[in-house]
Amino acid sequence: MQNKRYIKKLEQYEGLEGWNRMPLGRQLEIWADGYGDNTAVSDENGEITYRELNEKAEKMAYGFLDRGIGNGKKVLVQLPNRISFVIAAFALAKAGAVPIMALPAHREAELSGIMELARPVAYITADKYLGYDYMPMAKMLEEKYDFLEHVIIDGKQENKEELTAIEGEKRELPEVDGYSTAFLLLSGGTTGIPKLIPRTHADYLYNARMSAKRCRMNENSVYLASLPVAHNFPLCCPGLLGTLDKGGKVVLCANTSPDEILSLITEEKVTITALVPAMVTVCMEMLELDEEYDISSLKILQVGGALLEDTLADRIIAEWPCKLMQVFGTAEGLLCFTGLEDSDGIVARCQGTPVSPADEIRIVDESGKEVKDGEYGELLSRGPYTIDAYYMADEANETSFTSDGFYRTGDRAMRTGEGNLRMGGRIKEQINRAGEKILPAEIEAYLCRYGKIKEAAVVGVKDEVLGNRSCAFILAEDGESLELGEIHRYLQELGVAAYKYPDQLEILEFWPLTSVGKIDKKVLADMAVSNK
Ligand code: OOB
Repeated sequence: MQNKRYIKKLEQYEGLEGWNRMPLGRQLEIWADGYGDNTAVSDENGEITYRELNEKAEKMAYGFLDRGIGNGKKVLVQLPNRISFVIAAFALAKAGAVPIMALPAHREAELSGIMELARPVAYITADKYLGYDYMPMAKMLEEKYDFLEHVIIDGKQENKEELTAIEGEKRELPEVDGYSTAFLLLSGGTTGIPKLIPRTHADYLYNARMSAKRCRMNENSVYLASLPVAHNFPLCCPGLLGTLDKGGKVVLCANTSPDEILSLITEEKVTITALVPAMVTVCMEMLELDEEYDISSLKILQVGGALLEDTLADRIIAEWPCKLMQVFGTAEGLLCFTGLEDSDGIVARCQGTPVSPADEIRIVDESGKEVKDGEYGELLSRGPYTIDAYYMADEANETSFTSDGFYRTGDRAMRTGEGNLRMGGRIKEQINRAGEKILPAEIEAYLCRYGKIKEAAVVGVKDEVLGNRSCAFILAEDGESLELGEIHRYLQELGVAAYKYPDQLEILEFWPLTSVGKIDKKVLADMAVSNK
């Protein structure tokens, strides 16, 4: 699964240090040969060496192939941070299948959109996680989509195949091209009609390797996956794959909660982890309350996914015993890190430079003209690991990419005098709530379908804890009253992920309008702040 045009693009980058037309399944064998008895991954139930990981993934790959799951077939994977996730991901890679990386928080609305777009033949999920029972959702998907041939459960369920029991007879594994699609990642702005990001084996490995290099990872590195590992940040920046590339150990945080994160840093002597800003704040509160935690093993704290406020950056630098590394990243590709040698002043105020010397950055005004250093514009990027089209999304591709293949991030950025990027919020409307992305249009559509609501507009406003919170403004049907809890229950029934529920509700009699008669969202945002 990859077209000739894209292969031509990738061929341009051959010769770059760290670039290799290598499939992930074969790469794991190479890692197993090099680091065999090192611990590769640990979770709350145990650990696994590089050799064991390779062997288990291989056996599982035979099992997938026996079931016809190979050769570019898509598989929707929705698993928590567990060793079985890592084995399954590599097994699918070895079988030549393409995992679609859903997050545990996604629900029917998101998964149905993915199903209809990518038509996966299998769905791999947990039975339960964080109090949520995935089985009714699995049943619903199975009934609704007849192309879905396999529902495979990480856990024991009657009449369902168990993930860890999947294996098959040894056989020759298929040849997988390093320039074919390895994963379909979900775009940050996932809506009812999700955008899927096809990342190839070669570009993803390169992404991992360049990240690991910037973080100076080695066999002694202990990486804690504090965020859900299906997300690009903990998966590959350097995350799981970057750590494995250097022979280090990946510790998976099962519940991605602050107390678990701090306990694991203490117990496992973690050297590097990645957090979104909102999580840093709660971790810092816990550190103040409890003196039992010892985070002195940490060398690098990566913070990214959403804008890090200057004041919080200053506090991290003053209070954490390690180097802060700001990370600006996108699942579409472009990845920027501040450097380990950068001064505190730079690290506190900038989001760094791209991880590859072949990354091209443009910052442009509304007419597409490049702005001067020190001026804000929209950040565009092109490079070895940045896509130039979403998966099967002609309309979005028209607007999200320039004709010469640059990705329009939708983010405001400027280049500082010393050549770093400094981000300045979203140009598009996407709400970044604690690192999770919400598109107002999607929530507005749900709200407008509710009987008591006439019209709805959703805006994001700054929030001390979440970075941004979402506020829903509504015009109610005559005589109707409404409360936030009711809206949450309604969205829950629709199967919308909980992070997309509005944090605030305001009921209006009429809309504030701009001079051309559009709803003035700027005024709404100001009202959301002053009414809180
Ligand atoms: C990461 O990836 P996505 O795809 O979930 O979200 C990307 C968007 C960016 O376009 C930007 O709006 C925002 O998230 N973002 C930041 C940021 N890092 C990401 N905004 C301001 N400052 C930052 N440092 O979020 C992601 C992927 C790989 C590594 C890290 C984060």
